[in-house]
Amino acid sequence: MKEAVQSIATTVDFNRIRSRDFPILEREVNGKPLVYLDNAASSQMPRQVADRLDRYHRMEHANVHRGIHTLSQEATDAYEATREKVKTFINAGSTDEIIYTTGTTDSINLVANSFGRLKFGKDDEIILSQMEHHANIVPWQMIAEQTGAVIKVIPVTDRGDIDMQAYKELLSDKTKLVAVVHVSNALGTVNPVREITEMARQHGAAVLIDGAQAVPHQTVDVQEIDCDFYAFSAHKMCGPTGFGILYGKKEHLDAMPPYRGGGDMIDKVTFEKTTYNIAPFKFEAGTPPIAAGIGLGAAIDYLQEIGMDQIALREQQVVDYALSKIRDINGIRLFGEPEKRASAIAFVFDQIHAHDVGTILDKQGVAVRTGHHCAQPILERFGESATTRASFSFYNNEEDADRLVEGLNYVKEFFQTD
Ligand code: C6P
Repeated sequence: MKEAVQSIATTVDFNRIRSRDFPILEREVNGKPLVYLDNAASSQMPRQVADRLDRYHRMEHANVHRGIHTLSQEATDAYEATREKVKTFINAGSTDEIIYTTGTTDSINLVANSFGRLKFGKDDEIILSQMEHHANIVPWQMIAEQTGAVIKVIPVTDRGDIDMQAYKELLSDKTKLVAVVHVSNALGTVNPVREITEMARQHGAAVLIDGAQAVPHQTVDVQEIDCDFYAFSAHKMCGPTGFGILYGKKEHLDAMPPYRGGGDMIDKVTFEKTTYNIAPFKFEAGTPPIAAGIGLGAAIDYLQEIGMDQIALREQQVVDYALSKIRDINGIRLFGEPEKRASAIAFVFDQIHAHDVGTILDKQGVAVRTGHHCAQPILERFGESATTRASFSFYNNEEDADRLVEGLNYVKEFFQTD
């Protein structure tokens, strides 16, 4: 499979895209040309998206869903157009299934507080994997405490894959929800979410997929996965911060109660009784981050013009190249060698703390993330408290990987570990 992927050439000139659309990648940091390898935390924003935000702020700013005046209607149209773009981008059945949130964390909290409160009772089970981000752990712990539900954890193999046999054994008729990450931010593992969903279905359980690290790197088709909920953030896919998406199957959204109250989510308000708007609007209380929503639409246009399949191919090439170089460095251990990987490569030096590695790399102009990556349980599983993580996007190239490796060799020299 891997050879087959590598033998397909990309048809897009990614280096041209990089120099044309990402001026930030031309700048220097600490006197060195910037190498940005912290895309899993937040990706860079192309000129086209920044320009769209700028145009909105300068020429189109108004509140949405409220005004009869032209400016408000224009802002509403631009903001609502994103819903259609997201629907197409992830192949949802309808725009009614696309809820605007402030990010993946917010999306998962919405499901926990609305779906969880509606469906979970004492001793019902929620299955999570050991490689979840805190955003897909803590909301479930909070709701479990309130409802009496119990959390079960799927272990991860020594390579960094979900243990599918253990998962099978955890599933039962008590399982109400399975919530797993599509691509792990800490290991880079791409999980078999279609299969995970199908297995949950056999026990009548719903499935939430945390897609924060998947949507920026590959084509995602929620109908093909057949999950009930899918969550992701705009700022990891060339869009702005403060905006995200929750996809939910219409049958669930229609039954779920609102999670926050306020303006825009209502049908009629009296002091005696309030009735709610329909989904998705009943979940969107208050004035939203309008510019960010329009920005996500521009980011989707941008990514679609390049093509997500092209992006996936290019990233695979650069990640494979970087992996082969990092493997050659003595004294480095990869954190996770999963069957299928996307974007992120994490590693540990035997004798050097990750924060020292990150600090020295930064002095070389190389931006990586160090620490527990908000995924403490998986670090603990492997007996680590911190790793260094390089995470790639389509605008990274082999030279970036070389600069990372040079930086890592410099770290070794600095600490004289050979
Ligand atoms: N991971 C990272 O550096 P928000 O913050 O809501 O946009 O995304 C939360 C989140 C949820 N799930 C996964 C798999 C994630 O990777 C993240 C964000 C960043 O890895 C910041 S901690």
